[in-house]
Amino acid sequence: MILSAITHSYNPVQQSVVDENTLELRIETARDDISRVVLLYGPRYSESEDPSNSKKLKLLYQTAEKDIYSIRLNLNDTRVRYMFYLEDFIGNGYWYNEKGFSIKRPRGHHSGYFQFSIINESDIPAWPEWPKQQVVYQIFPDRFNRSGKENMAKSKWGTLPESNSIYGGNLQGIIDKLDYLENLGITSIYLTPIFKSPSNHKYNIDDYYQIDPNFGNLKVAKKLVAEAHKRNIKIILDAVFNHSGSGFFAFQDLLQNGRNSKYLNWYYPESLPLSLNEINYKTFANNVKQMPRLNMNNQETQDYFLEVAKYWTQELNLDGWRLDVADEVSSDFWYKFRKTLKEIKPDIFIIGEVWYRANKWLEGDQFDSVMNYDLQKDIFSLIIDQAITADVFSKRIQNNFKNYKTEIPNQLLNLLDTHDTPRISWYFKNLKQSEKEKKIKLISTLQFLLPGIPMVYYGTEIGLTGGDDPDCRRTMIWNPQNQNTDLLMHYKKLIKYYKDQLIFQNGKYKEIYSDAVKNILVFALETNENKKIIIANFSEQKQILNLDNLQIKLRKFILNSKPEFNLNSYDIDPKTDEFIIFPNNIVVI
Ligand code: ARE
Repeated sequence: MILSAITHSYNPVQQSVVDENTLELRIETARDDISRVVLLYGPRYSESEDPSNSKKLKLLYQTAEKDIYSIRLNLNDTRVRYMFYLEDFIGNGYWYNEKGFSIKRPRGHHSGYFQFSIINESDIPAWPEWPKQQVVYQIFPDRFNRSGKENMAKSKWGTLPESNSIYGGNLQGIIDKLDYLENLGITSIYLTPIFKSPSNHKYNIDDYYQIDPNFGNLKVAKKLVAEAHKRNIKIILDAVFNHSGSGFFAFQDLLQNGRNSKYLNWYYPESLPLSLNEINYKTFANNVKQMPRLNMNNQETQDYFLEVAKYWTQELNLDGWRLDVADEVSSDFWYKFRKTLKEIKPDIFIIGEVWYRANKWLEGDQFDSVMNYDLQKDIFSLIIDQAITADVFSKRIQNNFKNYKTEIPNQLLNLLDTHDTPRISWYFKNLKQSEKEKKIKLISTLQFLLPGIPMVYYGTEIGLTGGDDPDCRRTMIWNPQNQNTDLLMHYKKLIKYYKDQLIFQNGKYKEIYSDAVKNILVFALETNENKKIIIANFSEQKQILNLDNLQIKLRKFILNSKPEFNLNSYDIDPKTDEFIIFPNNIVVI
């Protein structure tokens, strides 16, 4: 037994509050080192010196190096003392508590039990339920569809975008396409910023209380939300509170009045007076002069933007916010942001833009979700770069999951491409069309079948392509003759299948079998009531799934069940009971 690999600590993931009576405990060990883990637990206030309840932990995740065991305790009194008993495969057993390991069972109050105290109301995370079954569609408004107001456009629809192109897409244009989105099966729309800004992307906002005139006005924005809601489509806006535009009133006042400005503490001047040429102030990224960084630790600045968020949430009856550059804004502000918005709309959905592992914002006091670029990296390594095989992929995604409370993986926003990245079609541009389509169908199906909320970036469903920003923001193609209708049919089928199966809302990932040489992965999505088996062949050849490795019950289930979803084909050899899966295929049973 590798004792040094065994850890249990009082962090929000290993000692997790689920609800007022439920506690989840986790412990990590070296991979394949332990045969069983038992929890010994009992009430803190008890006459008997030692707890007497025991429960076996279940194996929750397996990464390359670790096994993660977990257990949920449903208790009337959560004030518990506990310790673990671990046994290896040759019968060695150790007790493990706050004071470390011992072969002899520790006894008495002084023995160093792990402890959990009482659960207070404010400790209980409140996650909105509705987002988990959503299919989100990201729209960059200038490029999606324009209705009327042709004169707003400076660039011809269909030409390749440059960083200052204006195509005139607007909110009325989106309203005109809500039937298209409803027919596609979309249930949420995430709009990149729509407030007044001199750029085409609107991330440098000059007036947080005005809809950009290129996009429309308050009346049209209200109509968009109302029309979307009529179709059971939710609306999520983009909150840009890390920086303002340089035309924002507070920055302008600081530019003009320097040290005498009452907005001195709203920004980070490095010297005064401020100079747009010198850029002697902090900005988004480096020296992006039109994006001066806001001081979101400053109480007055915080209050202003809390009012902005409250106003739009109520005025438009919004369903969610995506938070721009979320990881660089003070958590002090996000605590207040969450509290303020959840008070006026308890099930509002808060998604942070974080491009890496985001557990510190997902403990229940800041965000509900993040844009899951972390998972995107693993999917790309497997299918685009082909740098890893299915077995490594499975360990990597479990290594992601293990950093989060158990509910979180199901509410992360699973994306393949966005307005900041090349489109998935772009990565396959050197393949012949039929091969490219196979890859897009494979990667999008994996995106939808893994735990999480899938997001489709506008146009990806009809084969729109494009490289780095701004090329990834090409205008939408509305002429069906220029759309990849076969791909569109794939997305419609995938979205319908996804939405019809409740298990995709809460199913937990469980690896069943993976093979590095064949590059195949068999995993289950499980809830207490239901299970789905997903068989994926990421290789370029037909592969025989060796069912002998699987439990008999599972083998029979696979051989006797008709697949519910399938990308291309598979065979079952009745003589040998072999399951033959074709290349670039995912079969759901
Ligand atoms: C413009 C040009 C870009 C150029 C950039 C340089 O278009 O080609 O690279 O300037 O500054 C908005 C516009 C962009 C614009 C940018 C600056 O949409 O077109 O870029 O403003 O004027 C990091 C941040 C992440 C941020 C990305 C872009 O962490 O928050 O960079 N994303 C948000 C929005 C953007 C928006 C802004 C922020 C600014 O989604 O659309 O840009 O409000 C790694 C790192 C990430 C890094 C990522 C991309 O993965 O881990 O942290 O994201 O690369 O660079």
